[in-house]
Amino acid sequence: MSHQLNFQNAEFMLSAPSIRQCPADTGAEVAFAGRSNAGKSSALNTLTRSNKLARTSKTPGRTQLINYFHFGLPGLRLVDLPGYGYAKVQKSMKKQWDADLGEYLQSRKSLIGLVLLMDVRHPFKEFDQSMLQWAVDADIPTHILLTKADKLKRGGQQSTLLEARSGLENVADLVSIQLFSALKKQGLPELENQLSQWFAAI
Ligand SMILES: Nc1nc2c(ncn2[C@@H]2O[C@H](COP(=O)(O)OP(=O)(O)OP(=O)(O)O)[C@@H](O)[C@H]2O)c(=O)[nH]1
Ligand SMILES: [Mg+2]
Repeated sequence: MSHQLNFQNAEFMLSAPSIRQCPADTGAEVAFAGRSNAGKSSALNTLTRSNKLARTSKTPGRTQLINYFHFGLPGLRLVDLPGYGYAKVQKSMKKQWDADLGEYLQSRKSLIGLVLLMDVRHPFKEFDQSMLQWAVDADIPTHILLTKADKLKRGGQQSTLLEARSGLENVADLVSIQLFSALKKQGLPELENQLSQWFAAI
């Protein structure tokens, strides 16, 4: 596909309360996943140059639906997945989400890539590692964003990045990582390059 992708034209498509109500598993999509409050909705808004496409919030656990956005050509989607690891969500509901996320990664054929977001100040928490492992096991290319990079000084950002990258050496063919800040629009070209590369390969 040689078409130049324009993420700025993304439009809200639909919200699915569970993976059983998600759109048909055709075309190609990239999902944004991460702990609650990691900055998924903010990153999507930065990518699409919108301040309201995906709802952001100071209250963790805000995005409780799977939100789909389309852009570019028909059949291309970006997906804002509900954050995981949010303690205050009812326990039974939380368990269901966590199970659903794993299933989504393992069974969704149109999922061509995963953007995994982790706060640069505390990356690779237990469930992040599970997500990454599921993605690698399912052979889904994964691009990690170390988010809220503006919260650290440059030296701290770089050392976190380098340490994380060296820990990913054995999965480097499938997993890449970068710093990102929605606030400072840091790392946007790198993210766009990765997404364009994935969608171009379909
Ligand atoms: N300093 C800083 N704050 C950010 C950045 N990105 C997001 N935030 C803040 O972090 C909080 C959570 O951001 P969201 O984008 O709503 O996070 P989310 O991952 O979508 O959260 P859930 O939908 O609850 O899972 C908000 O208060 C944002 O303003 C960033 O790059 N820098
Ligand atoms: Mg959100």
